[in-house]
Amino acid sequence: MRTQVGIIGAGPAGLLLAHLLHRAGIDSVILEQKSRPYIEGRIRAGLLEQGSVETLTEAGLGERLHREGLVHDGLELRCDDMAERIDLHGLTGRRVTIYGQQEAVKDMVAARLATGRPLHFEVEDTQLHDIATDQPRITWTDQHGERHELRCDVIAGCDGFHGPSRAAMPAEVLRVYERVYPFAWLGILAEASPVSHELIYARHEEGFALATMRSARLSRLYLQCAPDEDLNEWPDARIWEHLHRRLGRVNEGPILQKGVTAMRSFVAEPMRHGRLFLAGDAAHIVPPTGAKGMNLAVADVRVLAAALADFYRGRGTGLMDRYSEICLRRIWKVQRFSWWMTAMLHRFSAEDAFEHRVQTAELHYVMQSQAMRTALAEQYVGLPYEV
Ligand code: RFL
Ligand code: PHB
Repeated sequence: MRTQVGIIGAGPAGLLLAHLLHRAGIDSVILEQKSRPYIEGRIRAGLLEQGSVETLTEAGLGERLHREGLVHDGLELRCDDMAERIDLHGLTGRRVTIYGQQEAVKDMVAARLATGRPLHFEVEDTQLHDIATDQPRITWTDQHGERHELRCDVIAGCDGFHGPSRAAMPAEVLRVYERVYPFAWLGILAEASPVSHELIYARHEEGFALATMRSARLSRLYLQCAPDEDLNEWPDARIWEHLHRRLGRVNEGPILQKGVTAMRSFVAEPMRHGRLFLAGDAAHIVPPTGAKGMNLAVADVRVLAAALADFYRGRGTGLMDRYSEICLRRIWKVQRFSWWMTAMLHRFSAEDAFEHRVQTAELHYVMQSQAMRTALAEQYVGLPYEV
């Protein structure tokens, strides 16, 4: 089998890349380890920067997003008994949209299947070969145990944090930067109307809490918890009790899903080796406090799609050669923002009284200073794209 771009992973990064390439007349094959129902049901991120919404819209993927997405002009920060609305739109002229990642994935899977181009689910033992040559290959085993080979010009490693692409880069060229936080988020999806029509980020003595949503009748709520938290110790009543304490009144309803998400900051540099390009979580992870994971994946893919379009149109490899450098400039700014939001809003276990006071002072300063609110807002709605 042969194609121009072999894409490993059908998450937001791989699916959007395939779609942008198709629109530019570039052929691709997508290989995905999980089943279609699995990737369409996986509950993860929910908040899109205005630039991500514009990217999806320009790519013809915005129809349901505009119908069902919830457009937000602001958010609320809380600290003890203080509360402050950050007027995102008033401060930046831009907005954010709540639209579940799995909904965006459903839209992109449907768009891919409509093109008739290959999207193989449930592939196993995916391996990358000859990535330093201009004829790289991918091999895998299908559901029936048959082995396949895909020859391509370029491999896009869009296979998330645990995929094989980053691991295929020689250890001596890869540099990794990492921070693992001493806490995690316990997240629930509940059949209950959101208590506020905007998001509430709350810092509390007992730990951080976030009230977000998926629709007018579905609340998504998060609580800071231990990284090794045992969900069996969190019956519904205990979750609601903590949410009420940390967020004040929240509307209760049947809990449809519960999960614990570990928190880490991670960057692998460079994002390219030979003909292998990493995009999205395969190259970087941010803690979810800044709501940036999926947005960064979209930003990487915009650059990669433009670089590949240049390459196939005979405009050379200039943009391909600068791919890693361009992406990393944004990634490090977003890493800094996500780390800052996380550090300001969470309770650190080994926190001393001094640090706690400084953290509280910082949050109060952000709430009271227009300059700080503007800085938060312009990063939250999304920094401008370079490409
Ligand atoms: P994805 O979505 O992980 O997609 C990678 C895809 O690659 C597939 N794959 C393979 N395919 C073939 N062969 C292999 N050997 C493969 N190995 C893996 C996987 O099955 C998968 O389908 O990465 P992508 O496209 O880069 O998109 C990034 C976003 O998904 C991610 O940044 C965010 O969802 C992060 N994230 C969150 N971000 C937020 O902003 N807010 C959140 O609330 C939030 N919650 C989350 C999250 C990530 C989570 N993960 C990764 C465990 C909650 C969770 C649980
Ligand atoms: C979500 O809606 O799941 C969400 C929103 C904002 C965040 C994290 C998660 O910072």
